[in-house]
Amino acid sequence: MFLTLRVFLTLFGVSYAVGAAAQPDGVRNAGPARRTDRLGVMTEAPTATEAGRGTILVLNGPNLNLLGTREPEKYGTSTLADVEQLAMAAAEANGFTVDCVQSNHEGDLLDAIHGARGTCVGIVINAGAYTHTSVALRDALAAVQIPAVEVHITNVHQREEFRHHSYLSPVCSAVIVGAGVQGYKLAIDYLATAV
Ligand code: CA2
Repeated sequence: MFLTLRVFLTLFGVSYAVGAAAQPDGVRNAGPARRTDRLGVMTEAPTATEAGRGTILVLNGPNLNLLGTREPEKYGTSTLADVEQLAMAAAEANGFTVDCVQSNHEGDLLDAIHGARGTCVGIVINAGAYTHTSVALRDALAAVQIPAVEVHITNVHQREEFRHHSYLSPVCSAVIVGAGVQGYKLAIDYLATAV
């Protein structure tokens, strides 16, 4: 019974988490490799990590692709790739895999949130400037009903007044600001206690 159930889950898990061709542009799956046969069925027993607690969507919004290349005094020297690596390590340490998405386009971010329905157990979102403008992102997060953590690298409350308001905070389980890129790790560690 257990074996049958595991194979069933694996079939579906592979189809969404590993199939690179099925991923939209900008989506990178980062997690432990799975040993599967040509039909995608796991051929060896999974380790504790591979058995997995599911996938966390790590979503970065506009201009965050520039991390580490400009304004280091504000945003630090870590690149987006470093952040995604950090998130992957934090996820893996907690038995999750991550899907990392960055986009400068609001619609792509909406699609990624919608796509998390049924495939992701948690969301870490730094929506960049859309945080302060987007009712659409708030509605999407509310609609999918997946625990989400809002992250900002900088302490937005020490910055301009227009950054003090977030449309997303009321629909997120937690908000982490001003912890630098470590905020992504803190968000994943929190989700590990909450999902
Ligand atoms: O502090 C954060 O993480 C922000 O979400 C960053 C956004 C800003 O609009 C939010 O108010 C707070 C801006 C992201 C811009 O990222 C850059 C990174 C390096 C160089 C230039 C921009």
